[in-house]
Amino acid sequence: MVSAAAARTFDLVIAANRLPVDRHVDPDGTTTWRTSPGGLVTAMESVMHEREAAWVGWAGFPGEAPEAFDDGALRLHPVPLSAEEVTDYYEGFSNDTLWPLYHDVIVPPTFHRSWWHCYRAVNERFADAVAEVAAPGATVWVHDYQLQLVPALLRDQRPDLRIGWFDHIPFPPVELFAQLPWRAPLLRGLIGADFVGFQRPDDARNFIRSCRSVLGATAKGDVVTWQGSDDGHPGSAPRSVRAASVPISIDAAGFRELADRPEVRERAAEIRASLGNPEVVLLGVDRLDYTKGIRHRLRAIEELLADGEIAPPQVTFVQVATPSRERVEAYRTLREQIESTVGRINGDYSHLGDTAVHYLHQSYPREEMAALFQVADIMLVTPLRDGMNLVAKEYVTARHDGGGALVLSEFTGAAEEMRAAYLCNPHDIAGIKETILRAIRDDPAEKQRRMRSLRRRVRTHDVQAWADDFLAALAAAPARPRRRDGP
Ligand code: GDG
Repeated sequence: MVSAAAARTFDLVIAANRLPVDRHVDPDGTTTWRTSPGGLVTAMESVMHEREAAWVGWAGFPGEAPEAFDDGALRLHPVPLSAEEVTDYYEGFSNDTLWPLYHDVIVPPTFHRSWWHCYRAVNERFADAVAEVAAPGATVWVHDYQLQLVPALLRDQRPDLRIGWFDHIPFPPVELFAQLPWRAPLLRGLIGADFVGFQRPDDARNFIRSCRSVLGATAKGDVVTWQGSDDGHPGSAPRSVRAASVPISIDAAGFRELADRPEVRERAAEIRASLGNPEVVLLGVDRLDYTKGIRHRLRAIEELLADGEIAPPQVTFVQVATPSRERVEAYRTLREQIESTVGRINGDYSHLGDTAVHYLHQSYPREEMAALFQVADIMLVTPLRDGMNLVAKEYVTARHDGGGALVLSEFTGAAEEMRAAYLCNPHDIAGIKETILRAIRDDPAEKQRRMRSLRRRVRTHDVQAWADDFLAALAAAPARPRRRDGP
């Protein structure tokens, strides 16, 4: 990576909370940058490959930000966050107010005025940083719930820009959204955009209903019109913004190539052998997050073991729970609950050498994830609420040998498209148990038919198609893009 000092401007600018790379300082003091984890970066990495653009985001550590630098064709512009801002804007307002509120209040959201003030200040900093690197008439693509005020803040400074925002997580029904003390300024932030994209049509509808109910905006089809305000706050000018669903996907060709590598296949065989070559391997792969339904899933597994429907060594369950947001209280509590449940289950149902639940609270390289997917006879994706869920799409892509089965929660964005999965209600423990047993026992030909259909869907709606659809919708907004199959 080359350090670049001159203030160049770009026709395409991405703004996301995090840069796509993380800083690592080696023991000898040398700094390297490696791809940072998470759904957003995984998706955007392949889309941005070789595109000339700027990416504005936080570098992942508090204090002064490094100078802008190049990463291939991408120019990375780090935005600084102080330690207090990491606590109040990121861990606080983003992950302890908005995240639970937007995920069906699975845990109660925390509302603090000081967090909101900090969120606003950080969004202003992001808007300023984008304004600096955006060329006249540039396209700006803002990502996710951490930056919902950026569209209007940017519009006020740079009316020449085309601004889009994509919501990676659900947008809540107005009945929940209305709890937010800052619901009006937040919506005004978003309607500064020309186009706002969501994972599901329901998310887009929830947004439109919120604009009508909270702001008194009008809506015609999927275009929201707001008459503006004379209160002088950011985003006061009249606006029209289009809201529609553009479901995200994965780099299907890239992931298939990865899963096909001989070393990945060898590793899959090695993992299976190290588990004692069970007849059925059940697998869960999630960030350790209360939205992912890990506790409900473990409850279903525990009952299946208690009922004698499954037992090690013939059937074993592997749960990868990637460390996440470990400084937020709700995540620490969840980790304790999960680990005590796993301990109890293994105490009751494992034998020497035969483990009922293999629990891994670690991060792995992508090759290891692909190998694990190949080992999984039944993949359990059972979130209580999830914007999309890329793991479901990665799993079916990795299993192009035709094996495997996907148990998928109805409350994921993925369930809208992946109707051929074994769908379940993640709140219904009896239902999860039945669905797991059905997925284990179904006729292999039926399972293959389902997997074929799922793979086809992901292959034909990959991440490149998602990015093209989003950018086409943004270019045409507030009209619909002319392409027949556009969103
Ligand atoms: C948000 C929304 C939406 C996980 N552990 C490891 C690892 N991963 C990778 C997975 C997958 C990604 O991280 C997780 O993506 P998800 O979609 O499952 O979930 P979120 O992180 O919650 O993402 C979600 C997404 O944004 C995109 O819009 O789908 O609904 O919540 O790619 O494979 N990757 C590696 N090691 C791990 O240990 N290398």
